[in-house]
Order: sequence, then C-alpha cells, then structure tokens
Amino acid sequence: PQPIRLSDYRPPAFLVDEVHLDFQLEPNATRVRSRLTLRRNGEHAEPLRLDGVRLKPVSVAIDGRPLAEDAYAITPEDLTIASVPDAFVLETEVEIDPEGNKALEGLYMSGGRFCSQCEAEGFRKITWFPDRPDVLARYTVRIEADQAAFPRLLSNGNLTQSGALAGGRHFAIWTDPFPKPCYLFALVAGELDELADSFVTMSGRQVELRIYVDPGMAQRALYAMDSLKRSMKWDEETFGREYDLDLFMIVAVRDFNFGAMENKGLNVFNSSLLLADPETATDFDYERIEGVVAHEYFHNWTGNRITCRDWFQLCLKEGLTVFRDQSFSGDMRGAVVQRIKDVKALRARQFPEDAGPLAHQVRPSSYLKIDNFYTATIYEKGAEVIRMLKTILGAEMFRKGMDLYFERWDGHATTVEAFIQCFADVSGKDLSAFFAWYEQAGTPKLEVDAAYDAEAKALELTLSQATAPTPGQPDKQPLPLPVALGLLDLDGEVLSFRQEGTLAPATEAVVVLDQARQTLRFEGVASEPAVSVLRGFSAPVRVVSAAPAKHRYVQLAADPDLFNRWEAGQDLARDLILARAAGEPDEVGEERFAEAMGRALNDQAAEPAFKALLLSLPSESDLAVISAPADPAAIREARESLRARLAIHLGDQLRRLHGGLQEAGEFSASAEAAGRRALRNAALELLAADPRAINVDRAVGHFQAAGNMTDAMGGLAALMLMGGEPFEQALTAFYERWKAEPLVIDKWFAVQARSPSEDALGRVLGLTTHPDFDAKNPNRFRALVGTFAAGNPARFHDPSGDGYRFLADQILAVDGFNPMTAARLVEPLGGWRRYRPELGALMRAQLERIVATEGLSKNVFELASRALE
Ligand code: DPP
Ligand code: ZN
Repeated sequence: PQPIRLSDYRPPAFLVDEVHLDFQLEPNATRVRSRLTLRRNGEHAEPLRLDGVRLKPVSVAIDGRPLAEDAYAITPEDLTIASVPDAFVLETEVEIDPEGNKALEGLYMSGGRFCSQCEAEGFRKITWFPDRPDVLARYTVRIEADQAAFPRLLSNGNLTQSGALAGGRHFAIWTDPFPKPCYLFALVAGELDELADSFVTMSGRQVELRIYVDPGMAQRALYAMDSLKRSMKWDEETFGREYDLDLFMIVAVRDFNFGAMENKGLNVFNSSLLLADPETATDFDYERIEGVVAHEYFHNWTGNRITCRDWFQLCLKEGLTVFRDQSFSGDMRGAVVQRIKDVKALRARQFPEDAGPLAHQVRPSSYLKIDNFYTATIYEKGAEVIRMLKTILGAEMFRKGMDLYFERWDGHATTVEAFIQCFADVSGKDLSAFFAWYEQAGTPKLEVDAAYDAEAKALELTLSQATAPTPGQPDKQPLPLPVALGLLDLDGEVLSFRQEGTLAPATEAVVVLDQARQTLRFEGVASEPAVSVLRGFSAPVRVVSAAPAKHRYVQLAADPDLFNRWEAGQDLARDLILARAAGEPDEVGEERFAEAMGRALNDQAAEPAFKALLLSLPSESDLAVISAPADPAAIREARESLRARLAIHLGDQLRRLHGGLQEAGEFSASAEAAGRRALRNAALELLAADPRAINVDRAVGHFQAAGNMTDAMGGLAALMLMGGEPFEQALTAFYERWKAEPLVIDKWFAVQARSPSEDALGRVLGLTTHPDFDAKNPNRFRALVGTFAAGNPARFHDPSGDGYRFLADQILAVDGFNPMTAARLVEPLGGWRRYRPELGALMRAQLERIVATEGLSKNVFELASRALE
C-alpha cells in the first residue's frame, strides 16, 4: 500500500456548501439519499472524485438528471464522475448494512440502536463524499425509522421538525447552522432515557443539555452532566469561549472504538466514560468521566469551530484539547496531583512509544491509516508541547495567542504552523526553533551536572540534551527546552540565588536550554545546594542527574515543588529497583528509603491524594523503558522485593493508616474524599506485598466491607496480588454480585488479566471462552487482552513466548472485523528491540507471523511492519 504524505497536500478540487441527507433506517438495509451542492475549487478540469467504501449504489444524478452508467465509475473506494459543471447539485442514493458493520466505523448498531462514528474516515462508509477535514459544509439531516423500535432520532444541530408517518414510522429533521467537516457528523436512533438540564452562558443564552443513556440509567449520568456544566463555565472563564448552539447532547454507547467523540452538538461516548454511580464506578472512573466530558466539550472550539486542514494536523486539535482538559482537571482536583497523574500516564504510554519502532512526530509526515495515529504522542506529548509554549511565553501572552487563534481561524480548517504563528505574532518572538517539537520524534535526555564552589558561593549548572535516533530520523537537533528550577540547602531550606547577569535574588527560575550543552552560573548561593530541576515536569524529557542520593532525600522531605518531591521518591525507588534487578541490591539504601517513606507518610501537611502517589513505585513498564535490555521478570522481582521491604518496615504504620482512613457516612465523589480512598487503597496495595495472614485478612475484610466500587476494586486488586483461595472467593462473589453490569464485569476481567501468578496466561486463555467474553465489544476485549499485554509485563513476557503468541492470535482474530481495535494492540510487541534478545526474537517472530497473514487490514499491517523495520 502507498503511504499518504503531508508534502502531497492539495486543496480540495471541489467544495461542498450544503449537504442534505435522508436516512431510511433499517438494521440490515438502510437507504441513504444525499443531495450535495458542489462547486469547483479554482480553475481546473479534474473529474469529481468522492470517497465511498462498501456502499451499494442505487442511483446517481446531477442537477436532477440521472447519470447513465457509463458517465461514472465506482470502485470499492470511490465514485468518479469524469465531467461535471462548475457548480451543480449531486444526488446519490446508496444502501448500507449497519447491523453487519462490526468495524464500528460509519453507521453501525450497538445494543439495538443505530449510532455512528465518522472520525477519521467513517463518513465514506455512509455516503459518497469528499471525506477530508478541509471540506466544511452546512448539514440538514432527515431521519426516518420505525417509531416503536427507534423512538429517538438524533443528529447534529437543532431539531427543526419531527412527526409521525404512516405505517408506524416517524421522522425528525436536524439542521446544523455551523459549517463542519464530515468527520463531525453523527446520527443516533433508538430507545434511550434522557437526563435533562440547562446552562446559561456568559452572554445570557440558555442552552438545553441532554444526556441519553440506556433505559433506566439516567441517574448514572448525573456526574457527567455536572462535569459538563463545570466545563462550560470553565471554558468561558479561562478561555473566553462560549457555547454556540441552543442544544448540547451526549449519548452513551456500549460498543465504541474510541473513548468518546466530539461530533458537533451531539457527542457520542463510550459508556465506560459516561456512566457512574458509587456502586459501579471507581474514583478513577469519575476522574476520567470529568476529564473526557470536558475534553469533548472543549473540542467545540478547538477542533470543531476551528478544525484541521488535513489529518497530519491531528495534534492541532488533540494536543491542544488534552492540554485544555488537563488544565481543567487541575483546577477541579488540585494542580499537583493532576500533574503527577498526567506525567505518570505520559511515561506509561508515550515514553515507550517514543523509544520504539513506532516512534513518530507530534505532527507526522506520512501514514497508511490515520486511525493508527490516535496515539499518546499526538495526544499527550502534543499537550506537553502546548504546556511548554505557555511556560516559555507566560500565561498572559499565551492567552493572547489563543485569543488571536480563535479570532483569526474561527470557521476554518487550519495547520499547526498557523496556530504557532498566532503566538509569534502576539509575542513578537521567533518561534521557528520551537516548531521542532512538532517535527522531531523521540524523548530527549536532559543531563544535569552541578558544581558548587563554596568559596565563591557560586553554582555552575551544566545542562545538556541529546535525543536518540528514531525511525527515519537518524540525526536529532537540540530543542528549546524550558527547565524550571530552584535550590535547597541540605537541611531542606530554600536557597536564593542570582542568575548570572541579574541583580535581584530569586528562589525559582525558568531557563530555556536551546543548545546541546549550556553552562549556567548562579551566584549568591549560601551553601551546597540540592538542585531541584525540571519542576512541575516543565518539559517532556528524561532527566539524568549525577546528584547524590542524599540530595534526593532532601527533596523528598522538603522540596517546595511537590511534583519534584514526588519525583525524588520515584527516582530513589527506580535506582534501588534497577540495582537489585542487575544483581547488586543496596540493602542499606532500601532501609533508608523505607525510613524516608515512613516520614513522608507522617507529614500532616501533605494531602492524602499526594501521599497515595508517593506510595506507588515506578511501574514495571516504566522501569523496562529505561533499562536496556529489559528483563521483565527481573524487574518484577526487584520491584516486588522493594515493595515487600516497605510493607514489612512500614507495616504497622500502613495498617494504622488503612484503619484510620476508613470512611463513615455518605459517599462523596469529591477530590478530597477520593484522595482519602486512594491513600487507604494504596496502603492496602503495599501491604499486599507482604502476604501474611494479618494482611490477607485485612484485604478480605476491606473487600467484604466495601461500600463503593473504589474500595471493592481496591480489595480485589490487593487479593489478586496475593493470590490463592481468598482471591478466588472474592472473584466469585464479585461476579455473582455484578454479572448484570457490563462495565463492572469489564473490571472483573481486567483484574484477572493483571494477576502475577504463574498460571496467569492460562487463566486469561480460559476467560476468552467465558460466556461473558465478547471480542466484538472493544471494552471487553481490551479489558482482558489489552490489560494482559500492557498491564502484566512479567507474564506477558513469559520466556516461553506463549504470551506473545496469544496476543498475535487475538490481534489476527479481531482484525477480521475490527481493524482499528486490533491495531491498537500491536504496540506491546513493538518494543522487541528493548528486551532481552531471547525475548526480542520471540516477539519479532509473532510480528512476522502477523505481517505474513493474508487479508490483513492496512491498520495492522502498517503498525506491525513498521515495528519490524
Ligand atoms: N476525537 C476524539 C477525541 O476526542 C477521538 N475520536 O479524542
Ligand atoms: Zn480529542
């Protein structure tokens, strides 16, 4: 297959002004009539070429005259009409089969309802159209269906007409006044319950809010509704953005490839990211719902009103919108805790991607299937790039640039260059060097070297950066890297300093390292400092520092930058685990670490949510990314052994903490209450590393007494770590209690997939034949197969290679009907070069087997073949 390249971009040959769609909904044979008002874009004599995949043609007409069969050509991918006027109306009719559509792209059925997913290229599975984001048109949509089976008929914009028809049918007409690309089209039809609310915007307009869910589930949408209203308010206050339509709708569906989708005025959500009550959702689910509701809502301005010129610009809307939702969550739940969680997610998902064969630019320059680029790099690293821009420009200038962007580009499809230009224009700064963040893949390594001169009271700080080669990019340039820093003396007191060339002493500075190596001089430094660098994780890099462990202990105890306080604990734990994994355990260091953690836990000033994060050690996969070559079994053993030491050393303290945080009274979803639950569950999880009866009993008691899903899962997960009969009993009880709740049963599958026991793969294999396992449902499939491959490194990387073979089997099976979901599971095999050679060879063999399979989708082919390069 031929790749699509950014450098080949051409403006569309034809533009569409108006789209009229008419749907006659039938599960197996839906008729779609379309009337497009088209005009030639510029002077050329090109034919009209429209995308259309697996459409059954019924008729084609121009300006009311049916075309003869030889006047057009239809291939499996498009419709071409050789000669058309400069301006005309094209009418087509096709038939599609939503019930048979298991790729969940285009129009399909989920739980007996019609729903759609068009991003990135699903609209072409509905009707013939120039399916590209730079064709913006006004849509009118008429939907007709059986009234009893499909009582609600929804599409984008405003409902302008509806009524009953003969034969038990009914119809609705929706008009969307805002021109939009076709990937934002949506249609939902079926039986749904409604949760209604409203919001008054900053200019005093009343907007009706509706959330549609499975019958009987409306109460579970209350939290999402509340999140939506807070998002609307926040976007007004923070970015001056007001909602534009009179109606905003969200629909929850169970079968969905993505998390959620920002269709204009009609967001469609994976039900796992919308429905919550204390009994069935964990605090993590609540957090995610709040963040994703905000994310999709924020897209209305960053994505919909201003959209992407082409799919290479995906980060223009995604990186920016993730940055916006992260800022929102930080304001809602506490900036530091949110920042730590975001960085953990970046390290868990983006760093491995950037260190392997699938590494790509934040703005890629070629692809086979754009579906493969909905990645952590484009989303999360894309958000980091925006955050750095804000750090470099300052909050006020950043806001000015955003204002200009909204003003200049509203109603258009644009590029990342145009976005950055707005910030260059308002600040007068040359941002061309900054642009390299979009074009250079790989995680830079930042080396920090400090030399203190006690006599001169001066600190010389040498910062250097280097980025390892990534596929297609052997030579890397230095990037402008904002480094926020401060100094502490060895008693933990803040030290002031004067940066060379400045007079006023400061306690914090942001320097921008824009060369491979730079030495900075700080004067007036009263005593030997511990240097706190990259505060707040001011750039998405990996820090390598020669500072002695004692400096990290100072930071762990006293760094006023709480991110770095947490980071110091992570660094200490990382070094201890890697030393042990390499066969050189530092027992004294481990004891010292345990002591320091004990003190940190006693700190009355620290929030429980923060302490919970302190207690969780770097994950096995984070550790694998930084060890070369990675030995997952050794990493696991070493990590567990440090956990066990903490559990034993801090046992009484952890049990007291666990007991003392027990909740009384009514459940609250607030960040504070969630923080207490997080700390209590983190204490239990740590105790699980010491599976003595006293701790097993505690976990059993915790599980049995759980009054909410967070605690139930906390108990179940602790029992999972300890294994044996108590875990089996809890699993059975949990299943019996929740078997009617698909979202909860997803968790039941996932917790088993993470089991560290020897027979974990056998258990997972067994679960693939469980009556509740359904590979056609992406949530269930990911809960079992995805969790095993990405969340259970020690078992997935079993030396037999059975884990790899299992994953390849699953990818191939699902690829037959849902390529998008299958392709997302290739990544765990992609890192083969980073693992012990025996493992790497086995991983590679499975990738080769995948690539050699006949009839493979482009999606899986692209990732598996790139992974082999
Ligand atoms: N555009 C969606 C999102 O919000 C993904 N389909 O990330
Ligand atoms: Zn998005």
